[in-house]
Amino acid sequence: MSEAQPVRLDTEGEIGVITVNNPPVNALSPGVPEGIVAALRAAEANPAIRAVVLIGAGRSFIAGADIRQFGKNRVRPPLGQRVYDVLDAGTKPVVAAIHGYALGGGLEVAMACHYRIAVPTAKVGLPEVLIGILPGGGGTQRLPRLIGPKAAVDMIVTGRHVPAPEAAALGILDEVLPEGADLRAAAIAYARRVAAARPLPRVRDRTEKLAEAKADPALFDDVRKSIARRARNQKAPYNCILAVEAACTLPIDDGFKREQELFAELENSDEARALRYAFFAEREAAKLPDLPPGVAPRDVRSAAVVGAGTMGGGIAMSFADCGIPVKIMDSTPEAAARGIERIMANYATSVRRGSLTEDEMKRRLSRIEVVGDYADIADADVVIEAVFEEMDVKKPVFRALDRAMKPGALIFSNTSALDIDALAAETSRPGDVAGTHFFSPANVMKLFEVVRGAKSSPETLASAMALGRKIGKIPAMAGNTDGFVANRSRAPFNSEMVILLEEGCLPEQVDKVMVDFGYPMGPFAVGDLAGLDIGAAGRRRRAAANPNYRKLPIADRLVEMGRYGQKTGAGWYRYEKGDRTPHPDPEVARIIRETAAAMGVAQKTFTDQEILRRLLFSSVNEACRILEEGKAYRASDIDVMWLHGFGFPRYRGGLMFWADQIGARAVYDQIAAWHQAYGERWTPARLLRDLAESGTPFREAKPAPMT
Ligand code: 3H9
Repeated sequence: MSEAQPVRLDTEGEIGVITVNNPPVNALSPGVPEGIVAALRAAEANPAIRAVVLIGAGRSFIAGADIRQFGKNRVRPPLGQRVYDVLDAGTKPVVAAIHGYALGGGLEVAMACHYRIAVPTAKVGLPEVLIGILPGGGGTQRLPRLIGPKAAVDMIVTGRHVPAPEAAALGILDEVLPEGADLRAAAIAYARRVAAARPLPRVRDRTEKLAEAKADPALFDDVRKSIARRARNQKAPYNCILAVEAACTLPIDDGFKREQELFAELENSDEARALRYAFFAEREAAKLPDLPPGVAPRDVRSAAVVGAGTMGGGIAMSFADCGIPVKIMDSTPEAAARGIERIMANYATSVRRGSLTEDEMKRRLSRIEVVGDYADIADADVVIEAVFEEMDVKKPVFRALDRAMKPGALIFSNTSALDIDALAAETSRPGDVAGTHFFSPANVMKLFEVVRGAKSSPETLASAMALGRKIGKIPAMAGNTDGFVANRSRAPFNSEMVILLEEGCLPEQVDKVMVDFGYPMGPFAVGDLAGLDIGAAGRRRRAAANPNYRKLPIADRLVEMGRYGQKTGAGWYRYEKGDRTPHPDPEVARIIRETAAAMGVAQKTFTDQEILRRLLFSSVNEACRILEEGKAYRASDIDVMWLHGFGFPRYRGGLMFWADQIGARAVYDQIAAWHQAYGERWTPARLLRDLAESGTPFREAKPAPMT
């Protein structure tokens, strides 16, 4: 075979080595499965070959089916002629040699091989559920035979990546090589050792582990119960369970057929389309289309955080969690001490909950050092300013950082709304300055909104994006505009939810609609968690800057009464001492009624759809303004921000993907009608009107060049 083909068969003495070479991740794109089948047949037909190694070139074994092919008219070989079937029918042992990732169809191929060995850093998994489908290459039938239905259903329903040592303990891998071993050489040696082994150990022939399901008849119902909350509105997790259940009750070939039926129900579902879209949107968001080619990010090996408050502490944890040493400083030793105590308490909670080991906590804590002076952080490759969200507090910090930091240090501000250019102007090196907006809690939330200053250098922006990925976040770029992209697009939603109360809704009614839609919590409950005083401060700032700012008297009233949310035991809801459960509060209903009456607003009843659309359409309209002003690169970046900053249900794709399901025309018509009814705040964005008139989907909107 020629070098250009994605699959090659070489011989090493009596061993055939099949190499899959389809960069970047060896997905099973058209030509790859066919290539593996052809190579297996060639090896089978060659009497000089006694055993075969299947290995991936580049950074991975095989990361699964090519996701871009789903939902298209894929050419699929019938059952019996697929690569897995050819492996099952083979007469020579095949050893899967795994490094990087063996995911989805990749692990399914490996499980159809007779032996599986891996380097210790490899990861395996069946993550299909995360893109709204199920393992359709026999994975739901073979994995329970390999590791038992309980462990299999857990892996398939969570889609988690399992590290090689754990995979070996579970029974997925036959051997994990020592660190630094040469995988290809080891696999060839392994193949030589097993060349004569007969009968061939085929996973399909194993049934002993399936007995576990008979011993525990409630197994699958228990799993269904345990996922009920997080899997609501979704089908894929339930079909995954049904498929594993079938593995325990049907002969394997019937199980394969059942798997196909359950797969077919999912491939073109709304949920699968939305999840595929989200997968690619996240990867697209990392790309900066207007950067000159070849800009290399600066290497970040050490970090510093100024400001040891809740945000600063969470940011420091984000660095420590992924192995980057970080220094944290505050203006007084007391503030720094409080900060480190909060960090320790956070880690201790994770240890108590079992999500972190004591040793790992110690390792992470050892990476965090409290310091008291700018001179102590001068050497850091990146510094993140996370002091109080006031220009007058942040500016002196920027002047001090400019004096202290080594040349080439990246200087980032964790601001959620302030003008990044004004901060950069305090330094002699505005090219090194950008915004990096973390979301609260910063060590948990994945969104990393990078804010581009007018003078931020391409290298600085590329470095900020790379840093986001390095610390396990999902970066997306925003232009410098009040609230940047995430909070600016969300702001009208935040107003609209309170305006709905003026017109006759109750917080619990709005929250229920949004939870039913798929949010983990309703927006009023979230407000109580974050603290209503925070929103009030933002409103005061905006009202001062804009005389036409729409006031929210009900929200202001609660804050005046000291109802700040959970921390004061009362906000939109009331809370029992020591309990975070929100209880509807007649006092709030009374305040709403009185305020609405004083404002002279007519009361009415709302359908769930009206509530949902009032909230989300207001944000879609603002998102269109953001795009027309060139403050975001793409509509899908806004979706990424909503998924990872605000808990928008992933299986609905994101704000703009969701709006596309309704259509720009219908969204525009509704907004235009509300403009008539409610006035200025519903003025349709120009871009929205253009999309409606031209029949263009939101995701194809062409924003102005980023400024
Ligand atoms: C499946 O297997 C179904 C089966 O049951 C069979 C049914 C019949 N397809 O993430 P990265 C691209 S379903 C197409 O930045 P990393 C990705 O878009 C599949 N493209 O790298 C990106 O492109 P670009 C089950 C893919 O190192 C580039 O590769 N498997 C695929 O951070 C680099 O990706 C999965 O769900 C793909 N399968 O992470 C695994 N995978 O450079 C999905 C990647 O143009 N993949 N690309 O932006 C992943 O989770 C991660 O990519 C991985 C590497 C962990 C592998």
